[in-house]
Amino acid sequence: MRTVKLIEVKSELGAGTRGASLGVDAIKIAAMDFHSLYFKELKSVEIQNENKELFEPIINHYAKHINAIYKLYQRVSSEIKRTLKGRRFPLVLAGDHSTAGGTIAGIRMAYPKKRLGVIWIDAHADIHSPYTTPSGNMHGMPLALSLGEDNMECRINDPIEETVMFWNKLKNLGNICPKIFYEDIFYVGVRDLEEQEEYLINKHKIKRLSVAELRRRGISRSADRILKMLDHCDLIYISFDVDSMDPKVSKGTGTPVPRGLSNIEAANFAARLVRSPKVCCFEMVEVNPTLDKENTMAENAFKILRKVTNQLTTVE
Ligand SMILES: [Mn+2]
Repeated sequence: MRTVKLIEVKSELGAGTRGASLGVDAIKIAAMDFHSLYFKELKSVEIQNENKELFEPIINHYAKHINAIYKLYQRVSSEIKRTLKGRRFPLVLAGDHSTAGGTIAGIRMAYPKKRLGVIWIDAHADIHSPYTTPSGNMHGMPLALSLGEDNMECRINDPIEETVMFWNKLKNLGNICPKIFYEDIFYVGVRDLEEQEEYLINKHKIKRLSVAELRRRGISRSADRILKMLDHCDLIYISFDVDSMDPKVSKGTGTPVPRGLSNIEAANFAARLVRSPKVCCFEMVEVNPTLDKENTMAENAFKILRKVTNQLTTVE
């Protein structure tokens, strides 16, 4: 049994579509509508955000708002470190997926000598750098940043000096770089890739499981197999982007992609994964209620969250 602490990060600086910072509150509304005491019973802390930066002109075109994201990463990583050191399980509810880089930094800062496995459940690979990004949105960069990867072989952009300075600071946050290794990443449900990302996946033979393979092998068996393939890691972090799910689940996310997981599959899969005592942190991101009809995505996200939390707090 683990003591869960919720870490709320209502930031959307890394997203290209506005509204993801409302995702955490939308999930709370869903809990209220279900008459759940979830947010009353669990201890939580909110990280101060920098969304006011969204009103400022964009200077760093190939890593939008990277200056403010750097500030946010410092706060997120120190809270994650503090939570883990206090023997609590950080369950991160964040706006856009860029936050995950700060979470990974915090885990490594808490355990500088341990090897961290990452299970990335997402429609996207999020492995761009300012040198390769077509959009400049930093929610597409947390894995490259954690790997210390610039991917110069696929360079298409020429970022300004300030961008490069902040990018290097982010990579070196906590004075640990790289924070993770290619052989310790496992992609699940990734199905919308740019060629620069495909290059890295093929070059480093990143492990991955498609939605179809997951279904064919079965949810529980797939989860167990993934955990076994990351058995050489000391700790495991799970990053759950709701766009890993099918747009039929809900359109309430910034970058939906067809042929994703069902909400039931996602819930069963995530809950099975967190049974492993190596799992030290779970993050859920990219719920955007402004794109939704009613509050469907947040309701589905809350059901997944509740199942994962029940599993974590169950005595085994
Ligand atoms: Mn993502």
